[in-house]
Amino acid sequence: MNQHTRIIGVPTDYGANRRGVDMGPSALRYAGLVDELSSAGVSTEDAGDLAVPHHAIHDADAGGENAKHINEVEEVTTALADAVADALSDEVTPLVLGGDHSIAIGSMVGSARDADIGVVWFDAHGDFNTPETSPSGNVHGMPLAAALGIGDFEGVEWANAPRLKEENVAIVGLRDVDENETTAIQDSDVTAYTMSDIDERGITEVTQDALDVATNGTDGVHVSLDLDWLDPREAPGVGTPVRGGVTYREAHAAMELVAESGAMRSLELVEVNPILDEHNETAAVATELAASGFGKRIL
Ligand code: 4U7
Ligand code: MN
Ligand code: MN
Ligand code: MN
Repeated sequence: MNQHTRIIGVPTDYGANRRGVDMGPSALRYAGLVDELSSAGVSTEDAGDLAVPHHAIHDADAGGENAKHINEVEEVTTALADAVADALSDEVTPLVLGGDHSIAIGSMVGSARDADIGVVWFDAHGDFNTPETSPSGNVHGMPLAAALGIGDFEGVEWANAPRLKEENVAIVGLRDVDENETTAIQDSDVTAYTMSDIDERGITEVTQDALDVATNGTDGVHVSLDLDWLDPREAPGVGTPVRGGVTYREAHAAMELVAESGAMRSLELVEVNPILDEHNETAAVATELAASGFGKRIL
């Protein structure tokens, strides 16, 4: 065993548009995450799940809010930031299990507490909305803007990742971005690679470029893996599927490059929704991709 990781489950769906993604951590564990990681030569400790506030009525369609359940999101991400920072100071790699993608705020804040970090964001979506631009009000569409302090998130201490710069953020796999979100990404110093870029240049070159962006002048990289990055045929168990995503093979190739870079400081697997999944296959794919990210090889 040459690597050590600490699993931190975050069973929340307060940031999402559909219920059920709070069961993601269980689904990922049942899919054999620990065995997969151990086959990659990674030893694992499981810190269990963070406490998530209970809401008798969770109304993802609650009207009138620009950022739904923002207080719950703040509570959960603040606890997660501490858990991630603690793992890093204990010299273990945090492996965060979502939960919806709003939790990435906590991962990035925690990972950037004592280091300059970059981020590679594998996703169909930009997650670059702010409460003022969001068409849905769902915070899982906002975590990058939140961590970077864009728009309404400027100066919001719990949400801003202290040592993360736009120029060290790369988004890979875009194919569904809202209009104002597109402008915000273009106006920022974030680097965005669309599915067309992957079509033209191939997953290897694009991922390598993304890693170069994220490692340039930083101490390490937070890797955020939204399972809707993959094509829904291969990862059906997600709340916001968009066809035309990367294949199973492309996803593995990308995660193998992540491992080769030696720069991964923290990893999160998000948006696995067991209610929408078929026989837990999306969770299984996620665990395999995590193992590749930690260096699993065939030979
Ligand atoms: B995910 C969306 F409007 N852009 O903001 C939004 F299309 O974490 C979707 O990437 C966000 O799954 C998807 O609600 C968030 C929508
Ligand atoms: Mn509420
Ligand atoms: Mn997404
Ligand atoms: Mn996302």
